[in-house]
Amino acid sequence: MSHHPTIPFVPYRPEATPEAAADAFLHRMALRRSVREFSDRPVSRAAIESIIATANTAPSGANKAPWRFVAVRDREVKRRIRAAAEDEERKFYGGRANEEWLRDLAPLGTDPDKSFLEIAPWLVVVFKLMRDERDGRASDQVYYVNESVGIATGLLIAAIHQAGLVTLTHTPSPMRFLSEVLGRPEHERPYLLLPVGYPADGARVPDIRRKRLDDVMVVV
Ligand code: IYR
Repeated sequence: MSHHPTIPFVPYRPEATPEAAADAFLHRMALRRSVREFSDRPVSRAAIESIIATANTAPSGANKAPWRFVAVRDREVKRRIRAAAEDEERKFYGGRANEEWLRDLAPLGTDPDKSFLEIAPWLVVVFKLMRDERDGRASDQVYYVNESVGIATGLLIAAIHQAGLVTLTHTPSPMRFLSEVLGRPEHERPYLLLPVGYPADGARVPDIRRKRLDDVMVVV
């Protein structure tokens, strides 16, 4: 018998039925696209704070919240991140990626140019924490870190979309340089880099399709 305190659960009750509510959310989320053409139109710090606070509602192993979101708006820091990312990407597109990988990427139209890293008003750099740092915890171990940070990043992306803003998941590889440029400690490991902002006027996206539900869902 556990003697840790509990509180009443406060349910979320949509006005609509589960079917209608889920369908409405689907239609909103289906409009989300990874966008690579950003406007330099400013986005307020308040918007970014709400978005990151939403990511921070994610479930995590033993509620350790093993994540750090570094929100970059400083021009010079963005410039340094772009320069380092493009150095890595030139190596990636120039030989590190095999033929098959490059063929898979061709429909996306990606290349080593990462101008969005300077144009977007914010870069959110997600780090995973390899040990807990919250005061008064039982231990500094962390659990299911990749799963936890992946879930939090999914909520981050949904919150960006809900705010009417756009993003893309950028994975410069290797990402070590992000720790150096942002001065993060050893127990924080770079996980993903997401530019956040408004789409450029007339922005275009690749003509690619999602898998059909039948291809991704099995009912037994
Ligand atoms: N990191 C590179 C390559 C890249 C890899 C995958 I997998 C993508 O889905 C998209 C890009 C880049 O950002 O261009």
